[in-house]
Amino acid sequence: MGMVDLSNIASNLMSPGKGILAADESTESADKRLTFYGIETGEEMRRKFRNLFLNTPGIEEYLSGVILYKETLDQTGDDGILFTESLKSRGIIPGIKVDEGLEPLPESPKESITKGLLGLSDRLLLYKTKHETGFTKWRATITIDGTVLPTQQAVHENAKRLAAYAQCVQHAGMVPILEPEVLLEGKHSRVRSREVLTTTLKTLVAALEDHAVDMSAVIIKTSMVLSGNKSGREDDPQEVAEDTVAALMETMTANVPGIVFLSGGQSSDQATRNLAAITQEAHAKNAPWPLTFSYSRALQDEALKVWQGKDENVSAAREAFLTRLRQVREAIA
Ligand code: 5MM
Repeated sequence: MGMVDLSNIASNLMSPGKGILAADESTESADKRLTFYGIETGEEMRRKFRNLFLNTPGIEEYLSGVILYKETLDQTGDDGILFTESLKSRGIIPGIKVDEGLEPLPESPKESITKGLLGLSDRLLLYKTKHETGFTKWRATITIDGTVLPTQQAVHENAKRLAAYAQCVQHAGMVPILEPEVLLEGKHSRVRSREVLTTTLKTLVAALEDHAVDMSAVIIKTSMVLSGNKSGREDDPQEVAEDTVAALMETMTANVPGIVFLSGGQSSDQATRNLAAITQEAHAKNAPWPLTFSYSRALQDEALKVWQGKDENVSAAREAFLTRLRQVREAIA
């Protein structure tokens, strides 16, 4: 697959008015999520959880792509159709999370490094040929602790692995989403969050150039610039927007075809309000890239509360999901 095709996938993912649902919770995270809402766990429950969201009628109006976890690739909806097939039939591109989770960084165990480069090419080939996925995702996390963390090493090693992953994915004919998530956890200020996001993205761009990654065929999934969740401060959306757009303008090359945001533990309303302010600010500053959402928690939270794992609540839960999708679509308008 040539680079032109990759650009096509990227621009389809960034279709105006649409965004990406992150439904890529690994088995452990999915079970943790279900338990949090008082729902039973296990494979069948996870299938129902996916069925709730992926088979909501009408999501194709709001979603250009969905990031899946490998278990979901082999599962079918209540209609007996593979989730990947029913997404494709509605014009939604299925994507796949290909990292294999986090492990402590040996030299600085409070920080983490993302696993998954081993055997990556073989896995990519399978996803592409058997499941016809169009894009992939890899998430790294960056922890802030005062001026001590992140260490330079954590930022560099994660950037290097993201770049190696991106190179491999482009070679396999898919579009890599690169997610270096600066975590919300901590007492840090918004100023510190902006500084860390700027360093993280700068380091990432340098690593991508080193690995000869085609910047016009990647999508960057970033956190917003926010005060830490234990800082005692809730940021004003305008402040979040100014700092986030400034950090992106300082670091991202203009040929990146799309930047998408994670919700990172913000409430659904907060993530929606901040996205609306970021969209406005990006227009005002003539930011060169299309922007949209790639939320997991902020899109699913309200629906999961309504669902409670019960068949009789599916319609109401889907209504809650669609309502939130409408709100985030307004935010990017
Ligand atoms: C769904 O959460 C994903 C992480 O799952 P694992 O920890 O099991 O790998 C995560 O990659 C997610 O896609 C993004 O962080 C965005 O999710 P939020 O909830 O931050 O919008």
